[in-house]
Amino acid sequence: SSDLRGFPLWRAILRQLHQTGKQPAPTPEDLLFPGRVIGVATEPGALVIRSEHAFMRIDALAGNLILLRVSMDGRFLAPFSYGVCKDPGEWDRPDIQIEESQAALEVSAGDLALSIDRATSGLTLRTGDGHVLLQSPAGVGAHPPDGQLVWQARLSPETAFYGLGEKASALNHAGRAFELWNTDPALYDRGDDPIYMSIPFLVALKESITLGLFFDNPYRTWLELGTQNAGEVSYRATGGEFRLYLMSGTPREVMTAYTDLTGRTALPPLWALGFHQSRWSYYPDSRVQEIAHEFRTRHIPCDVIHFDIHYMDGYRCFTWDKQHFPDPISMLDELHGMGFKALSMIDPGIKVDPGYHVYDQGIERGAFISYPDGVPFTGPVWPGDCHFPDFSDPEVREWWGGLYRDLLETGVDAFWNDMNEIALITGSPHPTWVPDIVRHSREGQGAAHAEIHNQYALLMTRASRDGMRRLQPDKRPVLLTRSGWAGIQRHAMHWTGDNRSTWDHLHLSIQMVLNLGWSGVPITGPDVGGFAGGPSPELYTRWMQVGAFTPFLRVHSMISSPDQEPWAFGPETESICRDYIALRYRLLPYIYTAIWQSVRSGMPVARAMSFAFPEDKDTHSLDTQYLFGDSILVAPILEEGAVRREVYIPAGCWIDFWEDRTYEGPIRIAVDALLDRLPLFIRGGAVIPMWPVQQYVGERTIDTLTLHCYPSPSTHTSTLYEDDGISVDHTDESAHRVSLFETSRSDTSVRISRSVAAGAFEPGYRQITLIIHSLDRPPVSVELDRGDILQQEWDQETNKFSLTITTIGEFILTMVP
Ligand code: MIG
Repeated sequence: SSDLRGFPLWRAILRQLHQTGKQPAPTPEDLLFPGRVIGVATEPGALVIRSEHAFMRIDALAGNLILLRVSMDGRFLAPFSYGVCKDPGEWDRPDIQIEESQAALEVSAGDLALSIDRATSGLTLRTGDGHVLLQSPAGVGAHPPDGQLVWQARLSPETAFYGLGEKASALNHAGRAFELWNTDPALYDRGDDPIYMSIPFLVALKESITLGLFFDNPYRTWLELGTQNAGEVSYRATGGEFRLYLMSGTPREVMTAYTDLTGRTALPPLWALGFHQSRWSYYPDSRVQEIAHEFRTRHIPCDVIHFDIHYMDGYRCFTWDKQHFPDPISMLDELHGMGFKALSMIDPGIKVDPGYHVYDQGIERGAFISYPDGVPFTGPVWPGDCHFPDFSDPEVREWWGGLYRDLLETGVDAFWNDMNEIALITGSPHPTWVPDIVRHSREGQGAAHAEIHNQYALLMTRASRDGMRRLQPDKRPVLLTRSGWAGIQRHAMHWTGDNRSTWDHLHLSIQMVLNLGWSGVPITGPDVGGFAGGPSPELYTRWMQVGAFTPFLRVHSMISSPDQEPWAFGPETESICRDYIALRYRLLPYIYTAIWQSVRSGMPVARAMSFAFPEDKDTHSLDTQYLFGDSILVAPILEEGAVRREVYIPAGCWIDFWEDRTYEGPIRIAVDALLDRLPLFIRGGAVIPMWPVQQYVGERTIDTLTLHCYPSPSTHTSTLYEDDGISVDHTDESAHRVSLFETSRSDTSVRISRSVAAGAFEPGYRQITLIIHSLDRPPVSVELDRGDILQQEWDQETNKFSLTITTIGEFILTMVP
């Protein structure tokens, strides 16, 4: 009833409460560890252990996935989690073996075995064949006075660590400490932690064994990874249940297990993989049209123009500024007519403003997060004082989703959820400042902000996405988010927030995108050119080259920063950027396939070298080069003035994309790269599909598919996923097609064969151009098992043989012996 918000004392109390949210590490004497094992019980697929001070429950969910839960008071509530979309009860559990000896109990299922020491409840995790993965001599500890949880485990000192979400530091986390607490750093620098998106999923890699550790606990968490002793992990959370999913296998198997648990990305429409141009903010409407026309007259492909907060009326979400955008319907019609899509910002902060429909409805419904006395929490954001919807309430999610109706009907195609850490503009160095005592619904069960904080953006994007799907069931939703938690990949694509226009940030953007891939977030990318400041033409050019080879490609920049469109840096920059954006558009069938692989199995799209070559220790800390999809190795220039760099060519045969020169890895090479050159290497045996350049996706019917073939002596298979790029029913048999291209070569012949692995979709193209690279001799004969040859040509100078055919099945090329 009484509104205490104005009271300085109340503020002081809140500040203090916020500080306690940080909770100093408990003193060791106050910690309680499980101690001696007293009793053991088995359930189908599970083992329950009673120790002196704790209860443990071990569930084998799959042959390479074990769930360990620890409870001090013996209560194991239904394991509710916003991150997990497959409950322990839904798994088809493997048979488990339980071995009891004098000293220990061991549960094993397939590839993993967890043993519990009878004297201490200490834990040892092994592979099925006995190789020790981790040891935790004291087991999981608790701090009864305040509910903190602690756990320490020893892994091999050689272990490389990845994951944990968005981390602004080197890819391999070994030797570093991290906090998981979503925060708007208001521009970040290398080393700042935490920043926007925390994900409690850690990957530990030791040569051929990858171990995934998913701490399914949203509370504020700290992790130290080998800061004292190499390979030692120390975990501390301010509350919650200790619920740890352990999974093992190859990197791919671990990502599959993690995304079986937390879900996968839905296939975006193809246009979302095109080029996005943004700035804070394009207005008025005439400026938007001007930008759109520049792209088309300059022939720089572009699919999406972003509307940052200035399109709103006084920063009120779901409104238009009628002064600068008097006729949004016509403006969006015109953009659509030119082949553009419009993507608009929606923040969680709702202006406290009686008469504003979202505010009024929110108050009426009791939709905003509130103090325990029922007074809505107020915090300052762009429009001034704001309230924040409680997205942990199903009715609020439903209401929020419906709010998108007007903008969608006006013609907005996609959305962008920002500031959802929750970020407040308080002027303090820590703008994220919702006190822990603020209440949330948590599906009607009630929870403090401390529990919901890290999941707020996950829930906001869930509400936004569900609304978009309900309102436009025939469209694939496109949503972008800044913050998130485990499972965010189900709801939204991501960008890496407010970076800076510096060379180090160019490098950092690669480190972050690769690490996000290891964290289960496959579609992400940086603000190309940097958000704060202005890049030099050289930096902008190098960044665009990298951007063309990141899953999400967008130029964005901060209010009052210099223009950052591709033509803003003079003709040389413009022409190089045009070429790289065009190369991305040519590669769309390849990129779409990589995205589809992620949709299927949780694989990253931009893959760390360590992901692709885990058994090669030299890749474990490599974060200046990476794989984009299955077959393209990207090795960008990351230093000012540099025109040459070292590239680590991993095992196997790799072909320089520009020169067609072949390398046998592992080998370190130096390559030249003048400003217009991004070093790229193609995996031997690969078939790279390409389309003609379009100015936007769907500009015209694709009439020719070009297959760049790099046959190598060992047989290799490449994948191509195709559908119409837009329909929601793409999983239907007739709506998609997966083709496999198998290649091999001998001294005298090249063989390429296509088989259809799934689906019956018929793409619109009438012909296929095969370009066979690096033939050292001219071919003497061509054999096709179907279709006709329309044209063929041997290029003596480049050693390429190209031929255009009507369809492809089995194809054999014979050369002069
Ligand atoms: O406090 O909407 O990261 O991309 O341009 C800044 C204005 C709020 C932060 C986002 C940035 C966006 C900006 N927003």
